[in-house]
Formats: sequence, C-alpha cells, structure tokens
Amino acid sequence: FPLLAEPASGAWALGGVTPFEQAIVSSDLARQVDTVVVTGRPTLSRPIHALLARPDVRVVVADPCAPWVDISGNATTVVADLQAPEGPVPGRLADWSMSVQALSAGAGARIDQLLARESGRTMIDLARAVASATSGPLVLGASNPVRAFDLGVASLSGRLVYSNRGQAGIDGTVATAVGVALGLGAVAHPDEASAPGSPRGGKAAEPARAPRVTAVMGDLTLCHDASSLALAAATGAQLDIVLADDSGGGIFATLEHGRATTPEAYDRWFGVAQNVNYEALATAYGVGFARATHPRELAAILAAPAAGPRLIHAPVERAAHLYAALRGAAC
Ligand SMILES: Cc1ncc(C[n+]2csc(CCOP(=O)(O)OP(=O)(O)O)c2C)c(N)n1
Ligand SMILES: [Mg+2]
Repeated sequence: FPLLAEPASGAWALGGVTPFEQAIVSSDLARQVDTVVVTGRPTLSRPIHALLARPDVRVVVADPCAPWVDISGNATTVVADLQAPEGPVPGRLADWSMSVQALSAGAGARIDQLLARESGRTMIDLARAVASATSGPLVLGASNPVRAFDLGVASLSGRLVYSNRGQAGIDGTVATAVGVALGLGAVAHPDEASAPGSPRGGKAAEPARAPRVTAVMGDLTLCHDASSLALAAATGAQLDIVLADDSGGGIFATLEHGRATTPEAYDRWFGVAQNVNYEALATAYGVGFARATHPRELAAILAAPAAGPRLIHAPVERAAHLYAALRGAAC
C-alpha cells in the first residue's frame, strides 16, 4: 500500500514514504480509496482529516493503547499491531500502488512548474534548499515551515525529523532543537564552542561525530523562544537554526480569518511582525550568525562546515496562495 506520512511522523527515517501526501489525498484518484489504516496522530493537514472523515472510507486504527487515536470518531476496527502480508501482493493492489506512485511523480513535476513561476524566495524554496544542502536530523517549526516540507519536499528518506505540534506548537522550539542536538550527541568540542558558528576550515582531521542538527522555524517562533539561544551557546550544540522570516505569522494568511481581512488589519492582528535585529540578538546570546538573502545562498551556507550553534536569518516571501496551489498539484 502507499505509505503517506507527515514529515515528523517518524516514517521518513525508515524510507518508503510516498511524497506529496497532501496533493495525493486531494486528488481525483483519492476518491477510489475505500480503506485507510492509521497509525499515530495525523495533525498537519485538513485534506488528511477530510479523507478520514469520509463516510465511504473504512478507517482501521493500529494503536496498542487505549484510548486509541480515532481522529474522526469513525474507526471501524482497532488493532494493536500490523503484520506484514504473507504471500504475493494481489495484482490489483500492486496496480493501485503503481497508480499512486505515478500520481505522486506527476504532482512533483507540477509543483516544480508552480515554483518556477514564482520568485524562488518562498518558504517552499527554502525548505527544498535545506533538504538538499543538509543530511542530518531536522527540527521543523510550526506552522508554515513544517507545511512547506510536507507540501514541497520530495524526499526526507533516512532523516530523523522532529516537530512540536498542537495548539502551543511554537512554544520552546529553540529549546527543542537544542535538546535534539544534545540527545543525539551533536555537541561541539570545547575549543570549537568558544568560537560559536565559526567555519571549521583548516582544523586537523577529527573523529566522526553526530551530524549537525538543522532547525527551521518562523520569525515569531524564534522570537517566542529567543532566550533558549543561551542554552544553545552554553551547550555548544552543533545546530543551525534557519530563521525563515516572512515578516510575522504567515500561516494565518492561508487560513479563513487571515483571508477575510484587509492587509492592514491582517498585519495588525495576525501578522504581528517583530522589528528585531537578529544579528545583534545572536551576538547577545553568543551564537554565530549568518544571513542568506536567497535559498541558494542558504544552501551554500549550510553545506559549508561550521562548529557550534548558528542563527541563519533567511528572509522569504509569504506567498500564501502557493499552499493551496501545491495541494491541488495532483488534480
Ligand atoms: C504558544 C503558542 N501560541 C500560539 C500558537 C498559534 N500559532 C501557530 S503558528 C503561529 C505563528 C507562527 O509564526 P512564524 O513563527 O512566523 O511562522 P509562519 O507561520 O510565519 O511560518 C502561532 C502564533 C502556537 N502554536 N503556540
Ligand atoms: Mg513568519
């Protein structure tokens, strides 16, 4: 069966995920779905919730513990675990799987076309730059950064991906990223930690260590937890914090209340952009700093060796219209 999974589901680490899940479940082909097996708690997209709520879809929940996760309250079957099928996969299921793979590939090509018509400086371009220029664990902030990866990135196979979700999802995102780096052993040597964010060129060869962690978060999310930069500096976390700055809460421009309002009212009540000197902020906390004016520049900065924590300020365009367009890329 096609495996559709959000970036932070844990499934990407193992590979085998079919990308562009939101476009797939929004497509005409998705009308043919008659059974969905759910593990974990999908949180990210309304199309997934709409699929699970369809009266003609049988929802099977795999959950070892009660109360089990039944998003739409309509599960017909709950099992503790899943077993690999015995024997060959029936032809019609193999055909179905191939159709979904083809749909996914088509969605990927259409997303490329849609992005090519834009400025190249959107959150989706930034997500793609991060995905291609890094290979270590990722921490993805609410709300648009994690959506940008879900909507626009073709592969995170083999990657550990973390994201705080829920109504307080922007709380403590910098601290989460530091915790992930420490937990995975991504910590600078003491001599490197004294020069945070500095290039490592010219140093003698060192033993292999845990790869740097890359966190991507919005401007409000960073501001909300700015004081955790002190934790990043104190621990010498091998951490790049990519600050995807779209001048405030971009997510709300894609939601009903943001769309219904005037630009002025939007900026006053929902955008609430903060006027922060991020270089001075990084310096104040003893964290390295870089600025990337284009996702290409960001990719180059991320690909170069570095030591200790860094804050990378990456301005992006809000491009609220793109999110719905990418969701419709497989129709
Ligand atoms: C503690 C807390 N308060 C409020 C929210 C609601 N919320 C979700 S996303 C968001 C704005 C995020 O803005 P930003 O970090 O700039 O990311 P963007 O959506 O612009 O990419 C807010 C306030 C939340 N998730 N957590
Ligand atoms: Mg923002």
